[in-house]
Amino acid sequence: MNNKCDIGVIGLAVMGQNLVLNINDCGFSAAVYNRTVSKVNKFLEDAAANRSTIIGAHSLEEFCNLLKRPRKVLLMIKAGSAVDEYIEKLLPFLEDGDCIIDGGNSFFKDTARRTNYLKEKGILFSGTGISGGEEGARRGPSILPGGNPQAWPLLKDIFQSICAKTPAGEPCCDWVGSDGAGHYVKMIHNGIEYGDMQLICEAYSLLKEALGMGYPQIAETFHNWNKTELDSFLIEITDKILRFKDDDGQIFLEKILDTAGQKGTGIWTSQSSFELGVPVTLITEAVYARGVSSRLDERIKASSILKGADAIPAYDKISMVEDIRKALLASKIISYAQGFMLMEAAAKEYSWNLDFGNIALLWREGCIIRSVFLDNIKDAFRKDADLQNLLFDDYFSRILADCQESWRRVVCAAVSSGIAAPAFCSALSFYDAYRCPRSSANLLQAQRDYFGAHTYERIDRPRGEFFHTDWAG
Ligand code: NBP
Repeated sequence: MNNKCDIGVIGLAVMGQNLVLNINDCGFSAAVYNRTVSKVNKFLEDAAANRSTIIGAHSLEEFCNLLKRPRKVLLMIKAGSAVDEYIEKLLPFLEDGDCIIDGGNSFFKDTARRTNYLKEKGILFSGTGISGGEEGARRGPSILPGGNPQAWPLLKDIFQSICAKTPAGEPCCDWVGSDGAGHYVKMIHNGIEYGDMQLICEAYSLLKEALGMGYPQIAETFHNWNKTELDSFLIEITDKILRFKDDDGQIFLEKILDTAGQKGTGIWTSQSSFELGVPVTLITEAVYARGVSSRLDERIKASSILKGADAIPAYDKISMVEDIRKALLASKIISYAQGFMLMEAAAKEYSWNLDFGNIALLWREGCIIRSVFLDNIKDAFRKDADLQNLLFDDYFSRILADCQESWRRVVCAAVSSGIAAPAFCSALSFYDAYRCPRSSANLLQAQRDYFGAHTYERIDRPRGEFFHTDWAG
């Protein structure tokens, strides 16, 4: 090939390889490089065989020389120090106006630092969240670019070509915001994904343990739920997982050890919620639930020492299945409301101009939390760009009103049956606390003032005036 390549990709693990093939299918030429150089040849001989517009490089200098100017270099490597290391290695071969894109799951504060560092060197940096796993990368991911705004015009054409499209044909990729905004919104996506998965697991647990349903029945239940407001990728794959059989004919799920792993983006979401003082209770419960699950030996020991409910009450199966569906829907609304509350606080803190309706649209297809429900979130923010909270939107407040009795019955059932349902319970507690005009925090303030002279405000005086009482006399 005589012409230089449209873009270069460094990192040929699952995400990098699939993105390169997707980029090439969309008509763009790509140069590729990988730290372990032998993987470049292997990729060209296998997955990228017979594609004349994918060119392998065996050094970074050769790689950079293969690219059209301004160069676009997409890093698809392990997040963390590897990104800094590769930025340093690339710099000698880049020129003013070239662009580095970090498509990995980097921490948003690192992205902000890298954006500023590279700006000083005349290089445009974009921290771009890419969601959808290997399938998304190959067929069309949700792409969340942030960083130096001057990078966006260089990337727009390629990114909006390779990304997923909504049913209405809109690209699930648009500029999110400056410095770390793209990676922040990707982090929130992953946090919400933790919450959605935990809610589905709690529903599964209740169907199995409280109602005694078998795998085919539970799969059928998720299959039916996927035709309701819960229509989503995660419900769809849950149905498929519950039907999947091993070679011996047994349900495969039975053979999977019940200890959950995590890579950190859920924890980052919770950490950010603590830093910004936003109650993101459901995602945090989902993070803790993974932590509890990982203590397998302790749980086995505890099961023989710690007493549970005497018996599981008898429930009417048909009505309880519908109650669980409604509890899942209501809890999911709380989780998304909390996620958007956190993004709103982050936008203020970091001076990002986040468009929440657009963010819902970017998550509509291509990513793990893709769902029909995101259309309603998009509509809510499009209808009222200053919407203070998703829960104040008519559509969502009506669903919550419709679901709440079922939701309460499910939480009661989980508690009286001795089945852990931390996400259902915390979502309902948040709902009740959030809609409470006069809470018990007056007592809390009095306690703080009593032992620590922390002062309090009074209901009969203007806000901002603080008082202290000598409680002990
Ligand atoms: P991995 O996250 O498993 O990383 C493997 C790639 O990183 C290989 O190309 C490897 O090179 C390279 N690498 C490593 Br490891 N350390 C390096 C270093 N110090 N310097 C340069 N390269 C290094 O790959 P992935 O699963 O394809 O994910 C790529 C990025 O996309 C990650 O940030 C990930 O968090 C993110 N992401 C992944 C998914 C997913 O579903 N997997 C989804 C969304 C986002 P080598 O071949 O020489 O070891």
